[in-house]
Amino acid sequence: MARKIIEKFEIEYLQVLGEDGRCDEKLMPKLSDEQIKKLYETMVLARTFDDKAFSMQRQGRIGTYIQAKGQEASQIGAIFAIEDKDWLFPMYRSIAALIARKQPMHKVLQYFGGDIKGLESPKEVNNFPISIPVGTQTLHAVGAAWAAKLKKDKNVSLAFVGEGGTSKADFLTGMNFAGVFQVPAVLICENNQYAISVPRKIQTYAETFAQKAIAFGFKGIQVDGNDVFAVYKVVKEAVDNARSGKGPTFIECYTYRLADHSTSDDALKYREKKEVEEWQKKEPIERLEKYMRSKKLLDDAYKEKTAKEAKEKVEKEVEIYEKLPMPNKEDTFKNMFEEMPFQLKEQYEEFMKNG
Ligand SMILES: Cc1ncc(C[n+]2csc(CCOP(=O)(O)OP(=O)(O)O)c2C)c(N)n1
Repeated sequence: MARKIIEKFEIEYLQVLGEDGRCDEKLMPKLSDEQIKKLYETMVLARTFDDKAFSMQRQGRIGTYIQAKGQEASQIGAIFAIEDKDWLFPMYRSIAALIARKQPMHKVLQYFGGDIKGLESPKEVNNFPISIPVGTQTLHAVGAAWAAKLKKDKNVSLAFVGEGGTSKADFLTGMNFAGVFQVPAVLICENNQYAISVPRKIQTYAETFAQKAIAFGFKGIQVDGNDVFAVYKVVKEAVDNARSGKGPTFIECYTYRLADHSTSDDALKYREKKEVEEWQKKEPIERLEKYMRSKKLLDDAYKEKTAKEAKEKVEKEVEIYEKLPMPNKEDTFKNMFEEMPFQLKEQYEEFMKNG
């Protein structure tokens, strides 16, 4: 009996694109040359934005910023597998995902510049505001997926959570609910090897994060998170299953946080430079470039053009951001409740009197 259960819940690992840029053609998902170029261009755009936002934080032009550097394949590969009407539940590090999801870059800067309005979703997509509390987005995603199931609207919820987040009760509650109610949700764990300074090996005694799905009775799968084709393939299958009523999937993207935890951190206090350099070699954008070069989808001219266009796009968005009005201090009081409770009302009145 025990053996049967283990067979049923075997944890697969998928890699399509090797570290040397060579691809296993048998496993390659259906993607046109144009789609592959779009994936590449979006990854370059997200990286360019990330570098710019980091330097803007250092110059005091935005507040604390959280880099997605190194996790572009996990985030953008996943976003390419959902449709606009689906729901995205991002966390603070899901910046590459948001850019791929049409969230204007000036809005992202507006948020990290201290204005909550930056989290407003463009009308044509369903982007939930990012979650700063670790793990709570899992509950939101599963709740929205349940609503979609009850309303029969066929929308899928996709959420990102860190491997540290999988130790939270919110995550476990969400997973249980997803399994019990068989909701159309795809939960992605970006295992970037660190939860701030906590390394993966002391985050869990389990061999993988993917296997956490076993306890909740649904599929868990581990994928090379620096391989955009593998991520796309696995998420697409999970999304198709969710949409056709086959329930949730939990996906562990095995990746690495190339940057510090945030702009307030210095990761070299708890990890070796050598380790970062080793992971740099497995980096998702260069890996895709190698593949594209071998397939004649990329040459030096195209690479330079892509980089130049990304820089221009980012600079334009920075200009828009820097012309936006300062956040309205009153919104701090007004944004939380439809109607202010009496204590908040008192504080608000005091604020309005004294500033
Ligand atoms: C509920 C809650 N507790 C603590 C924190 C402080 N905190 C911010 S990020 C973080 C680590 C999260 O790591 P992980 O889930 O692996 O995601 P990563 O930052 O690596 O993407 C913690 C503990 C928080 N934001 N929310």
